[in-house]
Amino acid sequence: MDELQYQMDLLKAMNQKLSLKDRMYQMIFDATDSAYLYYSFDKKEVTTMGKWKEFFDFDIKEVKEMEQLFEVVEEQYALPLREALFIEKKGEVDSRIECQLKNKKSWFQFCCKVEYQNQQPFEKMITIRNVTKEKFQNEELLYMAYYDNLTGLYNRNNFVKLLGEYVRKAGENNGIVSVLIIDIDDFRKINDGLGIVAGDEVVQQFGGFLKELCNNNIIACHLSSDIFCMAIYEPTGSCSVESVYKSIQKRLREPFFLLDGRAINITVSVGVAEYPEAATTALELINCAEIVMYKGKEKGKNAIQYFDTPILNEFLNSVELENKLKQAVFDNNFILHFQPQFDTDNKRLRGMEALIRWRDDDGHMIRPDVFIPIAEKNGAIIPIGNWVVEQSIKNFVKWRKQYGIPFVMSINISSVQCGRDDFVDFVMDTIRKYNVNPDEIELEITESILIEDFASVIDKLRQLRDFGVRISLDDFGTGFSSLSYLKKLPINTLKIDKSFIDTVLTDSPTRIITESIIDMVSALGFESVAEGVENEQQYNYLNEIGCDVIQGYLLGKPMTAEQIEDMLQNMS
Ligand code: G
Ligand code: G
Ligand code: MN
Repeated sequence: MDELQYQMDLLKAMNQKLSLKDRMYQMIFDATDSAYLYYSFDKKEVTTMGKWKEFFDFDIKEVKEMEQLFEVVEEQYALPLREALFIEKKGEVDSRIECQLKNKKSWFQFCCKVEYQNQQPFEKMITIRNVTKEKFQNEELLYMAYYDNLTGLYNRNNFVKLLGEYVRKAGENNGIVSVLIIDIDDFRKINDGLGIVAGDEVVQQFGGFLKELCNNNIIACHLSSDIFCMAIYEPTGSCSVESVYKSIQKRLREPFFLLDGRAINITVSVGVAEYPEAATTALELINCAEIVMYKGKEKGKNAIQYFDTPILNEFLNSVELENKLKQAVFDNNFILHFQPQFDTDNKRLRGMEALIRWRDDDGHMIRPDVFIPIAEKNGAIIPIGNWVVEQSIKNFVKWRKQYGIPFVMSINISSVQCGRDDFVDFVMDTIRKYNVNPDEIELEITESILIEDFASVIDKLRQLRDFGVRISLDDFGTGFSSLSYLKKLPINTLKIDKSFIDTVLTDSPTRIITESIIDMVSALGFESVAEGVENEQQYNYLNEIGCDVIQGYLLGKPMTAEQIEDMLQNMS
């Protein structure tokens, strides 16, 4: 009896101990985020622990019930999961697999580990982790790596890769790939006028529309802000460039409706380049299409422009020029020539115009009409223009002292220079620095200066005028040439463009206009300068009608500083 009691107490104590261990395990398992399935090959018993009840709405007590696991996962994972969870059949030790559940929401990672004893499987532990969050984070990263967030179209990198595939395929099959760059016209107006959010909505909706045009042979991407790119493999039949462009045009006849109900109409400009005609790599094709698109835009928006070689060459030349130009600013490869101007009635020196010249590395003289517009675009005009101002004033001071002959130094000023806030100060400081009389310096501006911000330009010119600097309106007759705005301008001098002088003797409307300009100029108290006077007849005529100053090949071509010094030497 005692013996039995003892046995029973012992058993009870052991049970308590066991349940304590059980409870301890339970606590540990509860504290983890995983579910566990333990299998003893010996006892043929399955035990589930940890978060099992949270993960699955079934329990597993014996091996055959594990079938339920293969049923909750997506079909494609059922077989691989079965293999992973019965690795002992292949004599392996561990395995790992990630499976999506049929509900599409959750992802589980199954790790299976088998212990062997005497080369026989002894026990197995399957750890199951919910990896949904990581999976979606990864997917998001993956998505971001390949797609554009705003439009859902491919992003640039992925598009370039896929276009590269198209090009490779076309190379092998003598195929064609068309690349279209699509740029929303006046997008800045939408952004500035309606807000960035509205701009984004338009990009998003238009991108969504382009996506609908895609298929096996057409891909599209969002390149940057308002620029899209499409590629068409073998653009024949129904997926030709024309038909894509027509679909776009058709869609754009209808407005896009913003979330707040506003309707927005847009137009686009399209540039097209084709493999292998325009270029042979994905990036070059995109580049070509972009160049063509911008060139097309110059002619007019809302249109399609196809690649042709002269367009590319023109562009490449200007890019080359742009790079050389930047270097030239560093290397100081510019020189000034000077063209004299003479009083018409007595042919006395009135002034000289500083004309910049650029000798490039190859020794070519590059004309300012070629490089000034490029310098204006890339900002190089500022250091170049400042150099011209300082250099011509320096020369003026030197010659004025050396030869004692009075004259005016005329300096051409770009509208970009004049647009700078520090322009007025820079000119005044330079004049003070060289201690010259401001009314011996003349700035030649063109009408284009007035297009941007009339009021602020007028204000700057007025400050300079008040300081004593002369202002001359250059190339008069080539711009919008409204005589009515002339009286609002604080100018001293008006230069009649060479194109008038060229035909003034042969074309009577030109003569009438020229004569009335000169009358008006003298009535307003300005000085008139005729540009490009090449012969005696022109000179006599201009003298007759009262033109004040003559500039042109007849009386003096643009000269180097040394030639000017010779001329001044002969005059004194
Ligand atoms: O010299 P000529 O061919 O080279 O000049 C051509 C054009 O370049 C002219 O319209 C002239 O006004 C302009 N130009 C010449 N020199 C300068 C300069 O120093 N600055 C600017 N902005 N234009 C210049
Ligand atoms: O500032 P701007 O626009 O207009 O410069 C004067 C330009 O006109 C310079 O390029 C100069 O070389 C050029 N030029 C000056 N006089 C004559 C001329 O008599 N005939 C021709 N063909 N060009 C001239
Ligand atoms: Mn000029």
